Amino acid sequence: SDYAQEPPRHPSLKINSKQPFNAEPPRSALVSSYVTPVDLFYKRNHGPIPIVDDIERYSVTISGLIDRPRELFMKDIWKLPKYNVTATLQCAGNRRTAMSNVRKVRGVGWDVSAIGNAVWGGAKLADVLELVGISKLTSATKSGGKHVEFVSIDKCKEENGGPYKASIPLSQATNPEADVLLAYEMNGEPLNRDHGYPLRVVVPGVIGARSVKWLDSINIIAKECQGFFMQKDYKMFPPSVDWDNINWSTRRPQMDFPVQCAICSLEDVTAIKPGKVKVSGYAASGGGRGIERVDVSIDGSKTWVEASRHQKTGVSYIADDMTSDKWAWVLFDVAVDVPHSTEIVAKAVDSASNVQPENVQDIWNLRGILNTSWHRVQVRVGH
Ligand code: MTE
Ligand code: MO
Repeated sequence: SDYAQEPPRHPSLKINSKQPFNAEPPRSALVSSYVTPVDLFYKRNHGPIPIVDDIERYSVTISGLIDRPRELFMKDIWKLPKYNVTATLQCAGNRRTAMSNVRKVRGVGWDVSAIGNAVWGGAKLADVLELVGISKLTSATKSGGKHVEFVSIDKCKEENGGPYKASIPLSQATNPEADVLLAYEMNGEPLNRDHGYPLRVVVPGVIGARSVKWLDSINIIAKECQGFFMQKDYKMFPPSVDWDNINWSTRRPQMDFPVQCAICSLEDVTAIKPGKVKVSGYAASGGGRGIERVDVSIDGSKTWVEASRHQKTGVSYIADDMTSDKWAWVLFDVAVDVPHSTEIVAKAVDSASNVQPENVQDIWNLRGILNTSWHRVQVRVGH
């Protein structure tokens, strides 16, 4: 079958769907290191993993509403200045299972680990587009191109066997500060097959769905990509909309992700002895907004303590001049005294003072995306 040549995977991944392969690490793996190891990074696919075995012949075609269409080979991309960007990638479906528990939603179930933080190495898309005559900070080409579409080589059911695709605005693609990459490395190693070998897009601060893996071509187009995953998926609807009254065209494709956090040192229900408990987890926000604060409650939200936050930059493959990781998560932790069974809650505030919604019911949506409600776990204290 098409799935006969899937790559090997880490045995501790929790598999949410086998074909296509969708899996996430245990919660504890996310807080064991600031940079998520590649083998424990969540894997989100819509079809079989493509095989690219001739790297010399692999190329990306750039065409559409431009004067100088061009076919780029890996050697052309390797020649451009290389950037290492630490960025958190999060699937819009992260924490979907908890939303589905309120009222059934459609989509692959995920606990809190459809998210990871990696150091992506590659060329800036802004530099690549200069090779076809589009200068930096351009929002429209002379021939009316306003969006940059990324087309993959994989095959997805949702596209009737066609490739996965997505687009971002040209203004973002040509803005060097937006750090959009054509990445060929992840955590200092060549990308592996699961994560897009040999070349993928990384759009920092935006839901994972726009970071197209196994890139085949780039099209400069007038209107945003009309593919399934832009137009009929990954859109946010109010709780009143269901499958019998949905009108996809009334909503925009989701881009930036909202402020999010989750406790990763505890499961949904954990049995402990009375005494000190370490509450640790991740917090992240989209659009380059940092995390201002993480609050933790051990009495089900009556009172709060502030957790400490960490961003480790001492990893050897992170450039010395990089002082803060604006696209990357923070890890938080706080030690609390838990004398009896209780609910522990965490919520984060981002640098624009955005807060997370208190309850998942209030943000229920039929596709089960963007569950960013306060994260709650139960501890059962016994002696
Ligand atoms: N790119 C292709 N070609 N095919 C896909 O199925 N899935 C997208 C995105 N890029 C996908 C893709 C989604 S929904 C997410 S969340 C991220 O890839 C997941 O990236 P990862 O598997 O490297 O974690
Ligand atoms: Mo996703």
